[in-house]
Amino acid sequence: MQANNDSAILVTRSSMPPLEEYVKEIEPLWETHWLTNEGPIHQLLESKLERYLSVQHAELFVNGHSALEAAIEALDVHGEAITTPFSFASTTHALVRKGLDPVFCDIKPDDFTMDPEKIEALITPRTSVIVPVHVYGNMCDVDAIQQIADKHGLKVIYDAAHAFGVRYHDKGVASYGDASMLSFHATKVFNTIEGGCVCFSDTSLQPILKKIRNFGITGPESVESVDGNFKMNEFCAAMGVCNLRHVDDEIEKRKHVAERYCDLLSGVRGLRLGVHYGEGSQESVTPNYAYMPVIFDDKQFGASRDDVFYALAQSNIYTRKYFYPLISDYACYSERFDSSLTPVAQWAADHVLCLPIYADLALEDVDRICGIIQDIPSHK
Ligand code: T4K
Repeated sequence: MQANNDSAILVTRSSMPPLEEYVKEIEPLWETHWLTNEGPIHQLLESKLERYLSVQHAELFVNGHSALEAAIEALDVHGEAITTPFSFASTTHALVRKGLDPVFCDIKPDDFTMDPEKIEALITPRTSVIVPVHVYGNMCDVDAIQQIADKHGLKVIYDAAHAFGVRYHDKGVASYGDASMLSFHATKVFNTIEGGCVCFSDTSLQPILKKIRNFGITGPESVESVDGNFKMNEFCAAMGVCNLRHVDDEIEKRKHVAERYCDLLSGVRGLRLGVHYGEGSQESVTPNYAYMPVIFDDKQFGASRDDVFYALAQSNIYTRKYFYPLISDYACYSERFDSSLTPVAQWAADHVLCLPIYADLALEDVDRICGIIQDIPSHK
């Protein structure tokens, strides 16, 4: 792979199959003219994903966010939902848009997922569901969370948008909880351009999710509920079928990129790497190398996270502050919530920077990025 000296390096780059492979996949559409409404490629992708993800059921949606809203609706949860402020807007928005009141639980400092030790204190008679996020593909403490849910009769819906292909004790990440949402957005390890799915084991959820996905229609002359349109089209499904053939290779390539970052940055004072790379790896978890989070301790490193962000940007390297600001600090929520009640999340929002990572990122580019980072304190 050629090093990328002149053009910008972005935080990620969509994986795409060879053009001829995609053309071959969509060619039959010019014969059938069947472009959407749960067509044959949609069905093929669902069954391939169920196998790949080791889940009983995977129902496709037009994007991850609508899949999450559908899971919330299908599981018929109400009142309060315990969730995390350290996530993308989608997680909390889905709850609020479905009429639930979010209650923010703090996260663990090592892997940024919901801290199970802080959940029980937040449970009230109105709590019906826990909605944790496998942030950066780091696996939540699914065993502890399930124990709490069982004890209090709560449902668990995982936002697994970042966790495609992650496995725990050789079980697919999306097989935990009552349901898990995966995102197949262009920026994810596996993409269908836009897309997502709900994974679950309880077969009775299947007709409900299908109904939510397609206007509440249950038969040629039967409409049972007031729902919308969240169906994935055949072109997106075909992208998924092609990308699925290559996803293991893509993850392997991401692993080499992550390992190069680890080799170059692990000894640097005041800088800590995301948990699933190198030291402190999550036990029994097979990672997907979706993101490359690095935590900067201003005092020890000699420069802040934002200094690093700007220094890299000056060299045409564009990192992202996932997740700053915290959801509880968004203009649409800040009057309702107090972010100082989740101090670990508040700290993480100010100190984590996600470095570029994607399958075809040249190792020479990783060397250059790490070189710039190491030089920053001496230039301050
Ligand atoms: N829950 C969580 C925890 C999530 O992170 C997300 C989505 C969801 C739920 C909802 O799932 P979806 O409904 O989206 O399926 C991006 C994505 O738009 C968003 O999907 C994702 N999370 C979030 C973490 O990241 P931005 O604002 O960072 O995207 P953007 O456009 O700046 O893209 C980032 C980089 O990706 C670009 O610099 C270049 C590259 N890129 C981007 C696009 C759009 C490509 O290579 N190709 C592309 O087509 O939000």
